[in-house]
Amino acid sequence: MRSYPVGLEAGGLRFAVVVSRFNHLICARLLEGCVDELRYRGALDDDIDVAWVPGAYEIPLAARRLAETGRYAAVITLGVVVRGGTPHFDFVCHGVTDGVREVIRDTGVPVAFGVLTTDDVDQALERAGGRHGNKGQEAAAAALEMARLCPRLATRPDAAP
Ligand code: INI
Repeated sequence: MRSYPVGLEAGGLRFAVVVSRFNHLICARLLEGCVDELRYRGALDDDIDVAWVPGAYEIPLAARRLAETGRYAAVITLGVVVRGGTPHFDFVCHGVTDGVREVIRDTGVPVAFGVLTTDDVDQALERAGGRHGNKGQEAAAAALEMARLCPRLATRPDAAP
């Protein structure tokens, strides 16, 4: 059996982060977790480009434009959609999830999904540096792992020594 190695070294890779301004305070915490993780893994500040968008619904278009440039090893998407009393929540959630999936499918660039979809603000805070961790940090780690794995998949992994 051969396995591809898991790589989490960010040195030499460039990343784009698309982050929503809607629910700004929580999104800023997701961004902080994301950037901290990239730096911890060796990314240079100059290799992290951040694009703010108005709301989660706008995330896919910005992610697509960035992915299409070919400049980035991965794109990381961050946002917070909180359930309200209307079907708007479902439309925004479907828009962002379907849209991000289509960007991955159409470009082949890894796009990490760090968009929280929660019943209330407290659930979101718990996942943005609270007792359930920071999903921005997790999205950064996932993006990094996929950025390292995808090029390796062109060839078989090395045989175990
Ligand atoms: N955008 C969010 O990112 N989160 C939300 O919770 C949200 N709610 O609840 O409405 C939201 N709406 C705005 C939407 O993403 C678009 O920016 C807007 O519809 C304009 O296209």
